[in-house]
Amino acid sequence: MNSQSAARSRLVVVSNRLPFAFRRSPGGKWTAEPGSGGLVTALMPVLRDRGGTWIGWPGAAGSAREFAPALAAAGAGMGYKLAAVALDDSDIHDFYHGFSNEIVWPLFHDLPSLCNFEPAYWQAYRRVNRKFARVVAPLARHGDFVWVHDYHLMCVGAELRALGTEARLGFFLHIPFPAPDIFMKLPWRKPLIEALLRYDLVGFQTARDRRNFAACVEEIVEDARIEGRGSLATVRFPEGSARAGSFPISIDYNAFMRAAASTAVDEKARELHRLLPRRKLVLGIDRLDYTKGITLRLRAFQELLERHPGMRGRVSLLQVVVPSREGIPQYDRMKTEIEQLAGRINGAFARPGGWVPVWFEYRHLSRLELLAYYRAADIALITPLKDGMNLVAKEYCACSIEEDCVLILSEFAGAAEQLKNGAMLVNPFDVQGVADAIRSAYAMDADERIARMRAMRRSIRRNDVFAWVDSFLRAAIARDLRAFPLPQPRAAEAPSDQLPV
Ligand code: GDG
Repeated sequence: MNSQSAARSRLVVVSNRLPFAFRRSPGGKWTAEPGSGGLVTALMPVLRDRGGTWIGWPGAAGSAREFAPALAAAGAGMGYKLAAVALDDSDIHDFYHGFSNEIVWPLFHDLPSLCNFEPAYWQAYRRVNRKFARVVAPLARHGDFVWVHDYHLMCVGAELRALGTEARLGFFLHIPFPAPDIFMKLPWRKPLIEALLRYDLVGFQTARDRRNFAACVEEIVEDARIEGRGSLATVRFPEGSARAGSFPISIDYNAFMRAAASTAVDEKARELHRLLPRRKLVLGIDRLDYTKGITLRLRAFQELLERHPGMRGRVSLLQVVVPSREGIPQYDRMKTEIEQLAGRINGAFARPGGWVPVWFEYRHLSRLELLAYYRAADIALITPLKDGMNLVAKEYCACSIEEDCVLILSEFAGAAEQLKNGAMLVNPFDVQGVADAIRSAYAMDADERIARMRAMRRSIRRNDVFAWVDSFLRAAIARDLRAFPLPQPRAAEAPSDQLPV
């Protein structure tokens, strides 16, 4: 790269959704409010420092022209540009609800029986990925780095190459990557794997995901060779090479820790204990989804109360389910099933006028409430059947400022790889095992609770979301580091009190 292109190199971030919440005024005009997710917080310093663009779908059907004024206004103070990819109703149906959420989501979470392998969905996926690439291509110049995010956009890199883009291309998958036995069921396994190999760097949450990807490449791509089995491997194939690495995503640890220590959060947490007094609180917080293992978790709690009468009256499960994909029959059924099970447990064990075993809330919590729930919980019970990472587990640890609490975590959450030094790992399918874990967590002595929590907090603090961005960008652009220096010191510009939610 020559010095001229070095001076121009910028970051182009591409994600399915723009990091803004769009609202239409009664007059039909769109306004945009910045989102404050961890990804935005972490990428902001780099985008500001390098300049660049964030490209994505605004989240509603409409033309790019309709959204342009709202995007220009929203981007004005941010130090980087925003660009919209317009999707129409058929894109949203076949690409978003169809291929992304009825095929990739269940398949990559090891649930192939839930997949609807509709051929029209694949066509729509290619078409929409091409749409994204057409918006990205004119904005990504030679020397820039394009960072594409998540399972909706796996083919954007290949489409960009087809359009002649010379920028470096990276991709990060936020959900798990399945083992060959599962991935091979996908009718479009070959073009999908080949599309992923058109990126210069493909990033995964865990070493297991990266190994699964490498194993699929070896099975599907003729004459492919994997070099290096460490955290960063090189895949060589007849037409070229790509690198594949594991980069576990994290949170803005300091922001969570500081916010959790605020008076408002403290008061709210005390209020919760006043409402549910003289017992240990076991907390579950999940988006409504079949991958989260909510029904099995409730059954494990029921098992605990049935097999260990001594636990009755001593623990309550506070289960928050955040509405998601409303109106989709499968999700509506799931909600009803969860409510009925919670009702049955309460019907069997609740004490009139006193202890209620399951406190079920189906709603979105405010940030203040979320932090207060984290702080108030004595035990977090996070038992997804499969999860890319699970940021709730890390946020819970960051907010546990007294360090006197326990994390019970599914061994199938990506976070388990990092938190196994302190969490009690469980198999979410083993309801007796999970019930036993709750009992052991209840009985664990304070020294052990604190030692375990401290170890996890130390690890999350060291490996926060800023370190994650650094590590991905360094791996992606290692050869061009002088052309693409990262902001120093990290996160100096990050809005430290902004909560990633
Ligand atoms: C993907 C992967 C991977 C949840 N309930 C409320 C609320 N939340 C916030 C949490 C957390 C976020 O939502 C959920 O994060 P997760 O990590 O669990 O999962 P996703 O974002 O759905 O999805 C996942 C992640 O990408 C990152 O790579 O970890 O495995 O599936 O930040 O705090 N926030 C508020 N109220 C709630 O009720 N305010």
